[in-house]
Amino acid sequence: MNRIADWDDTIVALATPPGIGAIGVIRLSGKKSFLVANELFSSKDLLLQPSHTVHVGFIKDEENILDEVVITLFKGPRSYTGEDVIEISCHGSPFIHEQIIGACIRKGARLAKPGEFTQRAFLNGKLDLAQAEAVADLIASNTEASLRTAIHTMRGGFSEKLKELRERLIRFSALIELELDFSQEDVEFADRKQFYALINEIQQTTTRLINSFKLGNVIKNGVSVAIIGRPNAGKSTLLNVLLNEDRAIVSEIPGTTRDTIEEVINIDGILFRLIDTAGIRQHAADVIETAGMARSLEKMKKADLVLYLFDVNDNSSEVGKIKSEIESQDLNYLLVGNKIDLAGEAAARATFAQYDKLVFISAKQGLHTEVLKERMVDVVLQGRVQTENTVVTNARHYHALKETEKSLTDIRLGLDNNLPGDLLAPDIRRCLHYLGEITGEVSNEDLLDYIFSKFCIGK
Ligand SMILES: Nc1nc2c(ncn2[C@@H]2O[C@H](COP(=O)(O)OP(=O)(O)OP(=O)(O)O)[C@@H](O)[C@H]2O)c(=O)[nH]1
Ligand SMILES: [Mg+2]
Repeated sequence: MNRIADWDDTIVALATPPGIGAIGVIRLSGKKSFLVANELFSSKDLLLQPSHTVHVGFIKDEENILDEVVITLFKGPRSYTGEDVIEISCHGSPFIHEQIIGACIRKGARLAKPGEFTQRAFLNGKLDLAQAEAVADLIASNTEASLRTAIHTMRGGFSEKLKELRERLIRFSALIELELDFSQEDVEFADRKQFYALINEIQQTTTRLINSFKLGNVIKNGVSVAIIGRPNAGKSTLLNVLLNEDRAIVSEIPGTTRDTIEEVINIDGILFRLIDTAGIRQHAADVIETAGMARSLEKMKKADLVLYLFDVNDNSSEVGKIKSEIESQDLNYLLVGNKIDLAGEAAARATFAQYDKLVFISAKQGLHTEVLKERMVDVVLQGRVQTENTVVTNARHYHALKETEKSLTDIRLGLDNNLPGDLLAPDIRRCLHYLGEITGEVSNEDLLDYIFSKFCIGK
């Protein structure tokens, strides 16, 4: 869309976290950034310096020296926002930050709103909307996997592909709209076969992206893992060994864990939220245990992954029953045979040979817990996606993709029924609209304000 924005105002904000630090960076963007900075910088005339250079000197407010700083110059359009940008690296004291920002405002800048720098970058065509939103995800990412997906989206990710498909659809749409002008004459400018092929191609892409959303969400928000099983199976011991700390109480008394305990671990860059639950058995000893068991089942139903832990030395018939129960609820699961230190691994393997999603461990001795971790990651990735691949993590994109898919189904239906162009046109417009919403080629101001208000100030 490349609307070159023509704002008169120059914005300023602290780009680093507020508080004390070694340095703080204050950022200015807009037509007057160089003028504003130059009036405060006493050491040399910044207006005479080339772009992409760095200058050391003093910031003065009238006659008061505020700080010794390093100033980096970026002349538009070669800058983050596409406008003239100045970055002032000063000392990391909130008092200094306040003084310098105050001085910039007195010289004509105004305080930036949250996300306003990125919003300008978007409006100046430096980033599309999906990329701009990924900047926020990147800042918020707390695991390697979420970081990688955010970087991938920020660098262009799926936007390029969607833009290209949308452009091809626009061409078809133009031809079909043209048919409307000749509706008396029964002509077809748009080749229906080629059009069908394009619709298929768009649908393949949207379906893949929609399917990636579940994984995307998992990467962004973590995978919830419910550890369930009979009392004394060793659930709390497993939680502790995975966390590498004595978090939950372990004892030989069945029914030790009464309520759920949640802790977070990072395995191979994916965040897992482990939930240790109260053991489940036929007859609970008291009301509290009964309540705890009900909660365990609740957690199990909501979990992204269920670890069913059992003692390999116990009666083996129960495992099959539980497995069918979990499968009937369509849950992701792994069976975990614990306490192989007592039975011996070979004996345990022989007893439970018929199960495939099964890992044998000794929680107490930390035996094979690495294997279990690997299997947990495998279940999440299910071999289908690597995190570098395109993954949708944003609910707004997901919604727009779903709507795109609906419109594609309608277009296809229209084509199957040989509908004339004037009846296809509204569905095509709808499809173009939702595809464009993702990359921001179609946008309205409320949406933009909403998206950018989720950013932190200074970004
Ligand atoms: N030999 C052996 N003992 C284990 C192992 N894992 C756990 N235990 C023991 O089994 C007993 C029960 O362990 P917990 O971790 O408290 O079991 P739980 O499943 O949390 O039990 P509840 O909270 O009562 O449902 C404790 O005495 C543990 O030391 C193991 O791998 N080998
Ligand atoms: Mg326990």
